Amino acid sequence: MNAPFKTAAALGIEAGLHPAPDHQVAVIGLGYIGLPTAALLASYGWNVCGVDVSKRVVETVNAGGVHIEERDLDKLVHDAITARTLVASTEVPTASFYMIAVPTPLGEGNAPDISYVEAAARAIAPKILPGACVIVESTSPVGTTERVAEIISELRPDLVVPRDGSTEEADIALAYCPERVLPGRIVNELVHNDRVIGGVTPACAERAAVLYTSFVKGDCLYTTARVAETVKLVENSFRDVNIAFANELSMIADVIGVDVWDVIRLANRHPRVNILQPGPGVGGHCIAVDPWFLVAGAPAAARLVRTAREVNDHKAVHTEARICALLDAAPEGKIALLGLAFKPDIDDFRESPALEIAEALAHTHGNRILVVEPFTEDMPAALAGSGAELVTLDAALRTAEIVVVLVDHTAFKHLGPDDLAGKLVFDTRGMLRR
Ligand code: SAJ
Repeated sequence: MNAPFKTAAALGIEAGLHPAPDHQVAVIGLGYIGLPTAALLASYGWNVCGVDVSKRVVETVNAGGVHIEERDLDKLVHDAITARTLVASTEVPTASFYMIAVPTPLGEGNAPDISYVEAAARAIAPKILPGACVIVESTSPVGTTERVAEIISELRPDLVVPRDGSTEEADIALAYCPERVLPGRIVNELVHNDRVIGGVTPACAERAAVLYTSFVKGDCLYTTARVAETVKLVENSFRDVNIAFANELSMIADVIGVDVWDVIRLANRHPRVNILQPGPGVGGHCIAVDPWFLVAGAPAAARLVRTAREVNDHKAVHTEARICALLDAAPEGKIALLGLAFKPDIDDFRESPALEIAEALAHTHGNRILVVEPFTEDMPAALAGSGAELVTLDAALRTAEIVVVLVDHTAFKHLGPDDLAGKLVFDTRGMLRR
């Protein structure tokens, strides 16, 4: 089972293949991945039912709206709802393809929690008919697709469910196909990125490929479900380890008294060096989470991956301590915290180090804090009631003696020396240097 499966061409699958109109896709989970994928599939001619446990999300989507901010998504959803190729429901329908795109959070002790994937499998099981294909897209610990197989087979003893290594002809297909799109560019990357399609058996990969080759313009690469699960975790761990190196360098630079941005800029002029950018820590629901799934699968072996997570988490603590030193240096002054999102130009606050830092400071210095975040109209719940105020950039600059750049949103990039004259400035992103 370690040999790669055949390519799409070898399987006789043509890119751009359009499905029969009665082909239904059920996308379970209408979040950052599920909703764009559902709307995109609808725009490529599939009849799509997006399923979510939240009535509010279902109502918003059925009204042609979106509950998340993502470039090009509102028009895509609006058009699909108007064309009636997309509907949303709290109930799982009978469909030709089921795509599971629900969250897989971290539980106690950074252990992966796949209960939402398991719940989706339980909801699909009573509806699934022979010939259908179940695809897991949720980032998951290795072995999750096999767990989905187990659940469906327990609940549907009438069906032959595919098993790794089994040659028995199965009634349904089961595959793992990780999403690998960048928040802020999801709609574009869904179409243009290469996709890894991991079948529980080669026949399963072939079946799942029918869905992906209908809209993916990148290459579709075939492998086993277990390899595909590992590939996803490795991609995000690779980035986490590399950002950890940059963050560790920034802390080393603080100790030895050199400018980390100069060091990185000059080191990157070496033809084989490409250091990433330090920041206040690593956020988002992917890179700050997924490496733990790899650690959970091989705790003793995954030493570098675990350490990178620890370094990146520690960077937020280190940043908070540096900000506290500035607050002590100007004991009467207000502080402007620029940005709360987990990265520039998005409204996503999940696992955001900027928010974590602001929250910690709000507990100790609430009434000295001015928060500037163009991607929210309301103060996040974590800061509400702390005394911290959400203000415009202009208002913050008028009042604050200390300015900290936590997120390099485009809305802050025009700031120059005149705007910051006479203030204590801490730029965690190197934005003012660019
Ligand atoms: N960051 C730095 N320094 C850098 C680059 C990023 O501190 O040089 C920080 C960001 O500020 C942010 C965090 O890392 O807090 C993650 O941001 P990101 O842009 O690196 O990645 P995500 O989480 O938005 O998306 C990642 C992508 N994975 C990879 O690039 C390997 C995306 O392709 C995945 O689909 C996504 O995770 C996911 O859903 O898994």
